Amino acid sequence: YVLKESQHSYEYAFRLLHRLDSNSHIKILVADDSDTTRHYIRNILTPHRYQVLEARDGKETLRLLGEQPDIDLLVLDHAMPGVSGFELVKLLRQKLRRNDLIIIGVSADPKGSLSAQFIKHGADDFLRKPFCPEELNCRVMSTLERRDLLRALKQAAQFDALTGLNNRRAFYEQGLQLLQQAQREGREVSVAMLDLDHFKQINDGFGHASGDSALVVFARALSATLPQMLLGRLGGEEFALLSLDEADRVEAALDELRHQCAALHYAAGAPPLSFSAGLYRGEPDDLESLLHEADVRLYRAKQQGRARTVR
Ligand code: GH3
Ligand code: MG
Ligand code: MG
Ligand code: MG
Repeated sequence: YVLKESQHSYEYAFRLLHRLDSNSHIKILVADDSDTTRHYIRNILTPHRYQVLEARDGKETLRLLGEQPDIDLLVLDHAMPGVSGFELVKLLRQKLRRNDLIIIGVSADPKGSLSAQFIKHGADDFLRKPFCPEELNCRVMSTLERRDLLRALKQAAQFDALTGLNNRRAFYEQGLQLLQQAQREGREVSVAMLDLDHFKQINDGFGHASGDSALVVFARALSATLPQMLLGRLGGEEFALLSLDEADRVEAALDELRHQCAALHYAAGAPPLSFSAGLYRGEPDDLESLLHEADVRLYRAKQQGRARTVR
């Protein structure tokens, strides 16, 4: 089967085989008013192990997409009773972006202006009827590959690879949004900077890999103890949090985290993890200066002997 499909390219055969197992998790909705076309498309897609769903018109398409938000890809006919294909694209793209839902427009469009319309309104690709099975399969596969790359890129851009926490950029982006919310609601914000104590000694005494493990278990405890606060790894062994909660409440959560740190295991024979924190509560004017205030207090915590929070 793979040989038949990929007679023009070994590289294509490789990609096809590579995806085949994960395809059973991919849901494709075929929206077309013609029974014949829907069945034609279904018969092309099912040997690739995709889950195929069908809709007869725009209304049914919207209903199914609402009921099953995990639908990955929509093969969308243009000429259907009621809402037309690219009007539907326009509507769908108000809510669903390219990495939420892939849309491939389909039409028996002799001039080619429809394909342009589809793509302008946000479709990812277009197929002109009649099309051969291989063409549909190639386009489905390449749009899925592109979507996966887009998702991976988004993931890598937002999260720190070691700990899975927000990285500095994501922390700042979401931090600014939180500050705007606080401004609208006329509230102050709490901000804290956390830094692991004598972390260099862990690296030097137990190896860099143990240092990494320490960062991972610490980040996990941090997320578990302060789940509703905005957290991030700003760099090295330095973390930050931002919250609308009162400073007392944040300080209590940090005490709880400190308590848990004593029991975290990351390397045989290694000393318990401890951290210092600077905590500041103030007007939500400027994230940079809020973090600076927290950092000044963190420095004091270090000077006063570490393993404490200074407000
Ligand atoms: P202090 O209590 O004053 O904070 O002392 P410290 O040793 O924690 O502070 P210092 O800033 O001197 O050392 C931080 C160390 O963290 C230095 C750096 O090599 C290490 N580090 C930074 N990022 C990573 C990482 O991703 N993995 C590991 N294993 N170590 C890291
Ligand atoms: Mg039609
Ligand atoms: Mg440190
Ligand atoms: Mg440091």
